[in-house]
Amino acid sequence: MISVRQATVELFRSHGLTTWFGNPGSSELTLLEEFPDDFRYLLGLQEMVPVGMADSYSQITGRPAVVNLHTAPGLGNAQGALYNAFVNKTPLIVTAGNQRRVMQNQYCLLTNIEPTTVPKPFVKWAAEPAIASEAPAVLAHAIHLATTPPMGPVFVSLPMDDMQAELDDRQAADIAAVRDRNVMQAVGFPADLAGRISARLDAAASPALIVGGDVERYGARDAVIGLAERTQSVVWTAPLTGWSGFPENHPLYQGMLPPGAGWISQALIGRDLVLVIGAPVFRYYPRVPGPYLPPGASLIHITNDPDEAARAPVGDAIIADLRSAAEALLAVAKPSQRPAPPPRSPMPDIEHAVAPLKPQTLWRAVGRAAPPDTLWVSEAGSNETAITTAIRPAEGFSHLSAAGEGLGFGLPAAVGAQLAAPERPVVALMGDGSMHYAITALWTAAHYRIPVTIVVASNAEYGILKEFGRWEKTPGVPGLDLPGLNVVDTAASYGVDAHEAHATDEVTELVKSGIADRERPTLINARTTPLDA
Ligand SMILES: Cc1ncc(C[n+]2csc(CCOP(=O)(O)OP(=O)(O)O)c2C)c(N)n1
Ligand SMILES: [Mg+2]
Repeated sequence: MISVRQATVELFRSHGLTTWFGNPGSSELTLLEEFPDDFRYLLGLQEMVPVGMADSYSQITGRPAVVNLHTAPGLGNAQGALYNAFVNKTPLIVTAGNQRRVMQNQYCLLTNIEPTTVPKPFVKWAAEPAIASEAPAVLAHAIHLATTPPMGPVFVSLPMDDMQAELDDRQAADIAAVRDRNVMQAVGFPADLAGRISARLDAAASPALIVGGDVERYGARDAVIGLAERTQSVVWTAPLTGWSGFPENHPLYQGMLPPGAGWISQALIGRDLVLVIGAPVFRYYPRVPGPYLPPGASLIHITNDPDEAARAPVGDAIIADLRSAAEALLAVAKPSQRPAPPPRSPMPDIEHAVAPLKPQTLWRAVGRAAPPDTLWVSEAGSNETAITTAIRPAEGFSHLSAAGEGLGFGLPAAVGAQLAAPERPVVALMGDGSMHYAITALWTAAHYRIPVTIVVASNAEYGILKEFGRWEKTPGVPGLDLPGLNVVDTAASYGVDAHEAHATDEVTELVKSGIADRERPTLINARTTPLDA
């Protein structure tokens, strides 16, 4: 006889899911008891932290990740982070305990009365087993669904008495069969379709490739680089998709498209064929008047997400496996004699300056301190444009942000990224406002000795909201100033090695020593100029 808990643990083990992120409560104790020695559990002090850590950990390892939360309130606290994971298309297996089945009707303490409703619509699927013995099978269902493109978070509610139920031999055998099943996706891309797209690329006078985070997540990056080089196409990153999808220092690379329809059609003027791979068309933010595309341009959209294909306002879409599609296009692409496009404007010179620093100056000082394999995680409001100008990594999986833009991702994600890539330096680039949504991730980093380096641009305001307010012509909005934050003392209180940088040289030195310290997290705060300075 084995218990449902034991069968559940075996299921996770057989899928290689032995790193769990969570914040427990009484209703999870029956799942977590006798936690196996070959598993590890990373505690976050508030639910955004384990979800954000698991999100980046999953994206970087290319594997699903497990999150344990505490019934309705824990799941509720996690909702903003789940929203990010959903937009990031991250395969998270999220569980939460529930009150014992026999006590749910009275709404006893901690009953999650509608467990499958709470995380919607930010999960692909949510379930509670109809009967205790089915819990491992429901979890297997969840794992397979989460990892099928387009991937995403799933949720399983586990009433606490389910874990203690015993499986008879027949039930145990059925669960073992479910545990050992494989679910695979057949991939490929029709050669004739690749040929037709290639012919259009070849006939175009001035094609542009627009790539997104899914190019990295789904392994299409190398083929996309080859395709751009072979066809001499200029490359942009689509707005707000989480990863840049292309080497940011490549001569064909133009940067991230600004997130407005009018801005994008302006940036693409002169392009007659736009090929979008692995991104939605497009994640606009303000309403910027203008056509979706410049005159004379047509658009082909290759995505693995049927909803992305269906909702785009322009272009023809092909739903396909991204890597197969990019490789098929590369295999038939005709080498082009098109002249190389003019390169992006060079990185600004670094000047010596004392705080408060201009954002551009701060990020150049940070960028020059870090080795080329640094993995950057940014959540920095008004600093983002300056960051992509001043820091241009070449490797894949080098620049992560939340595609959902829900704040509270950056700090936990940086900690999860450092856990996923211990051999790479991970540097978080944070705004002072963004820093505080999931600030207890600092404790997790210090407690588990995760040596992430965090740089905070402290302008004492929600600068980007002030900028946006100018664009929208909404003067007099309250709640946009953040006086009196002391992030250095706060970080130190969590056990982080925390410093104030007063000038560019100090920024560079502190970032270097922070990266060199492989034992502890380091935080560097620098005052930056507010919007109206
Ligand atoms: C969960 C959540 N709450 C609120 C917002 C709205 N928001 C977007 S950017 C921003 C301010 C970011 O400020 P900061 O990190 O200090 O960067 P700055 O713009 O000042 O450079 C806010 C509050 C959000 N995106 N997500
Ligand atoms: Mg700020």
